[in-house]
Amino acid sequence: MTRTALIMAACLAALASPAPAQNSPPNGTITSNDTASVSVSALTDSILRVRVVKTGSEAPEDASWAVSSAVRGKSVKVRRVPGGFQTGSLSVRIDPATLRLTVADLEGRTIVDDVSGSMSFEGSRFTLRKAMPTGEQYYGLGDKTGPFNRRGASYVNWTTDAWGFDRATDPIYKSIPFYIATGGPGGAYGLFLDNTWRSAFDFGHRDQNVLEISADGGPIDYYVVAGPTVADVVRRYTDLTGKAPLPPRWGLGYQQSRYSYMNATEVREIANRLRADRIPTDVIWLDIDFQDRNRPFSTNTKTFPDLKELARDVGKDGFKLVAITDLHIAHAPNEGYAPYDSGIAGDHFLKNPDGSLYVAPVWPGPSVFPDFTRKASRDWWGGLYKPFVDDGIAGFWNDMNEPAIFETPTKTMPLETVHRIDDDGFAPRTANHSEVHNVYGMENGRATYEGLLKLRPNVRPFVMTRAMFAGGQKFAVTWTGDNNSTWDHLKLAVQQMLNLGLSGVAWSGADIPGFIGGASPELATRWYEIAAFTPIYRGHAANDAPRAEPWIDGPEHLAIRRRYIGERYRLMPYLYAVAEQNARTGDPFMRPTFYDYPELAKAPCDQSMAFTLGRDLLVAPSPKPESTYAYNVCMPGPGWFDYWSGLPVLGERKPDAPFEVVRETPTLDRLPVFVRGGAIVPRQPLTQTTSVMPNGPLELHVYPGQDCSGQLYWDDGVSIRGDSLRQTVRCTLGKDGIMLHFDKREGSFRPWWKQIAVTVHGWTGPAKVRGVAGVETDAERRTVRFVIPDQKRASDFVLSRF
Ligand code: NBV
Repeated sequence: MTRTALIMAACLAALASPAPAQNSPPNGTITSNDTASVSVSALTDSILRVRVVKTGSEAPEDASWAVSSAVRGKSVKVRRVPGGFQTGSLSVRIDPATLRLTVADLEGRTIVDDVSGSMSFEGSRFTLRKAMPTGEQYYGLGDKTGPFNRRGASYVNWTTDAWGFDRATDPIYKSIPFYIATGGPGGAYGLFLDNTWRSAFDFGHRDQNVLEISADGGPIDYYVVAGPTVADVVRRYTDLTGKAPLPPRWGLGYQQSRYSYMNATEVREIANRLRADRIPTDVIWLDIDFQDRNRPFSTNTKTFPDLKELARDVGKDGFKLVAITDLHIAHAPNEGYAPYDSGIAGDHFLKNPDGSLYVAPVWPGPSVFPDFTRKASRDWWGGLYKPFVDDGIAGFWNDMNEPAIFETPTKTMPLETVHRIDDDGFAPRTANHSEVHNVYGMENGRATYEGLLKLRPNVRPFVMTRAMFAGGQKFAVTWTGDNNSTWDHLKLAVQQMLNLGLSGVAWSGADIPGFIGGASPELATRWYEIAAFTPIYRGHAANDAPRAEPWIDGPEHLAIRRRYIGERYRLMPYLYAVAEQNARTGDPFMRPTFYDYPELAKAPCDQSMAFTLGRDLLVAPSPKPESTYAYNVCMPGPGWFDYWSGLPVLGERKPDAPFEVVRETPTLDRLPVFVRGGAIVPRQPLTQTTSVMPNGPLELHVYPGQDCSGQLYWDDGVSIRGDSLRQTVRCTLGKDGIMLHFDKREGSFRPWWKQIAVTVHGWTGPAKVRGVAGVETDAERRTVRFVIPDQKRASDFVLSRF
């Protein structure tokens, strides 16, 4: 603990006294009255931590599954003002009589305020109440269902196996007690309740002006993350809970899955068909049926006689294999089942209150469950991957980790089940499942991630998890679970992924074309189109659903799907740079339109399905994806381009409106995608997998406009420590042409391209580039194209009409 944190803790304990009092540690304030003691401390100028202790209660330990001790230990010195303090950007007031906490910006605009009766206690339960200014909107809480903007809805955080969920189902798989409010007077802010117990967020459902945050137990320990923009909040929230490490580049490729490919022959057939049909693909998934009697870490040697050979053979064709490894270990004493035997020997499984082993049914039948809250057990779990890693399995899938239990109405384990927490700055102690439930899945993902890192220290782990708590992005990517093949689910999937991105989890996907039921060919095709622009691009379907591979609806649908999958591969240099940006900054790659363009928040279009991919691409499916009616797309200002034709968009614009409106009439083979004027988008020639070298130059598409720039980022795609390259390319518009400027490249990685093919869009008339031969213009497409050698140094190219 840092010195400041120590002072804070001491003051908190001392101040559980009834008379109103205020105490002033260097980084905040502690205020108490006969109800509670409230400590507000500034971690940074824009992040406040609030801890409340009921009068007469003991202060809880300073520990967290989500926020590391290094981050919790941060502090800035604050300036004392009457009734509170100021940081470099926030003004904090707390009323000693009522404990009402008000956070404002330095101009006095309220960011977040308590309402009267701001907190109440009932046994171990507590409720906090915040004001909901008119017009403020709420996002986040991970992949929760309901309306995209959560105003008017209420939610419970309790990770739950939610097979066949719909828009009204709550809770589902993840518990991320973090929301972002935007549209209030002081700008956007985020609030993260660092409490793992069952909690609830009510966004004006019970009382339309009151946001209620409650939990069944555990500490009142929350963070206010100030903006003023939504992007500021997301970046700061990921400063708090951690950035997602960059996964291997193949994770951005198309992935083919099914519950299950039943034998090695079928896996080979799928691989062959994908290549024969020229459907670019990087990964084939092995679901539970590859195992012996559904036992994790086993293989059915009758149906998969040689996993290593299979991985090697499909690997020659550019495929990786990802295998499922559920957390329920078969309860199989004296059967020579190594995960059970070694788990028992190391005492790694959860216990009943009487000390006996907790055994409950899941896929393998009676099962036992690792205690992922113990470091020793996580280490043991991580070691179980060794044989698979040795066989060349590239990535792993942690399903059922809510944890799901069969034959019980609660769908999970009894709340009295005993965990033995032993790590992470927590005092070693037992804890019951009520406290651990919501972090259990995340710690499962963590054990897998850390285990893989130990086994292959310089290879980026690829782990996919279903359950997660706040901060889970540090260990695994995710998907939205067992969705349905319906149009509403396609819409829900987009909104779930957007809200996940705002909750720190940029790497998500939804099963294409829905896990349960059969999709109509039109729905499946549309799903393939939209998902091509989402982070994880995986086809997956249930064992009783009709086949759902891209080819099953015939050549016309396949042709469209292939084109969109191919487009994703062509966009790989752009996607990869956006992914790397996420690892550095926390910016999601799939973003609500208001993320980069707050002016769109008030635009008169239904933007519930629109999103940007990075800052520069606007993907605009119909807000009613099942409908053939025309709809409006709102674009931030003039100067945008149609991604497919490369032509400037001519939208309608009211005088002074900060946006432009374009009308789209849906056709099945077109997903409207637009490019920001001012974007420079890198693309590459089509490949069938990310592991082969594209044949031809890197393509740079320049869409002239304001703030004209693009990013190149490249590396070997798998190593954690290794060379990379990073380069900014800019353009400036002059009267008679355009100057293209390459900044000096950082890093020494040698990329696959030797040349760069530049295409400038929106060009009319003749064109000349000083020092470059073979400049081609295309009057119809309004482009100029020229090829130059790769540019490592700072360089300029002047494109002019004369
Ligand atoms: O492992 C089988 C499935 C899996 O395909 C799906 O993606 C998971 O969400 N799993 C759930 C368990 C059975 C679901 C009926």
